[in-house]
Amino acid sequence: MSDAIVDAVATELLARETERRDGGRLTEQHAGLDLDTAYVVQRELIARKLAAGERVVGVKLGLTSRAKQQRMGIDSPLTAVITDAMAVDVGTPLETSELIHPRVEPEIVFVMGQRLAGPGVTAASAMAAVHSVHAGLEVIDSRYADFSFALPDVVADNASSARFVVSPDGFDPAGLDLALEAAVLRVDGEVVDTATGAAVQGHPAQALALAANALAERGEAIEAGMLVLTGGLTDAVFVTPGGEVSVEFTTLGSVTLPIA
Ligand code: OOG
Ligand code: MG
Repeated sequence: MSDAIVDAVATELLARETERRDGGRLTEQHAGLDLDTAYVVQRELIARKLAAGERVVGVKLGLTSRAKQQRMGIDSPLTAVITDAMAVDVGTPLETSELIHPRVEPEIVFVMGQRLAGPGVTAASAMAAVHSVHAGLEVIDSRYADFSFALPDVVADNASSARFVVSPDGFDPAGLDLALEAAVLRVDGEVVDTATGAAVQGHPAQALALAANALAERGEAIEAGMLVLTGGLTDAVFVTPGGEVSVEFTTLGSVTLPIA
C-alpha cells in the first residue's frame, strides 16, 4: 500500500466535498486503490475532519440491503464513520446548497449501551449491547459522478456519508421485533417505497454484528454511546428544495426532513 495514494485520494475526496463537485472513479486513476487501501484512505479522511474540529459520533453500515446493493451494483456491505458535523436536528431543513446531489434513505439506528468489539459477535450479543433503537433518515452524497463507483471508491469516500437525522424517541430493543418492523418512505406525502427491518441483512442486529466483526479486523470497536446507522432499508430518493422526505415506522415513530 502506498502512502502517496492514500494522501492523493483523501485530498481529492475532501476537495470534491468542500468544493461541492463530483468526479470520476479514483480506482481508475490509482490502480493501487484496493479495498484495504480504501479503508486506510477513509481513516485518513476522518483524521483530517477531526483535525478540523469534528468529533466521531458513530459508525454507519452501507449496502446492507438488497435494494441498495442492486442499485449500486455492489453486493458487499461496508462500514464508515459518522461525525457530529453530519447530524441534523429533527425539524431542521436539509441545506441542499451545501451538498452535491443528495439522496435520502430510511434507516434503523442503534444507540449503543455497551462497547461492542469483534471478532465473534453474533446478532444476539450485538443486540445485548444496544441501549435504544431509533427511526432515522440518512442523507448520502457521493463524491463520484452519478453515484458510480467500485467498492474501494465508495469505502474511501466514507460510504457517501453527508448528513443524518435520528429521532430522539428511543425504544428498548427487548420489546421489538426488528425483522418485522415496517418502514414507509414518503416524498412530499406520497408513498415511494416500503420495507421491513428484515431487508437489512435479515435483521438489523445482524448488520450491527457484521460491523463489529469487520471493524475488529482493523483494530477498531463500536464504543458505548455511539450511534450505528444500520443501512438504507430501501433505495435512496433524490430530493428537491421545498419538499420533504419522511419515514414512518410501525413502532419506532416517524422522522420528517424538510428540504431547503
Ligand atoms: C453508498 C452508501 C450506502 C447505505 O445505507 O446503504 C449507504 C451509496 O449508496 O452511495 O449509506
Ligand atoms: Mg445509509
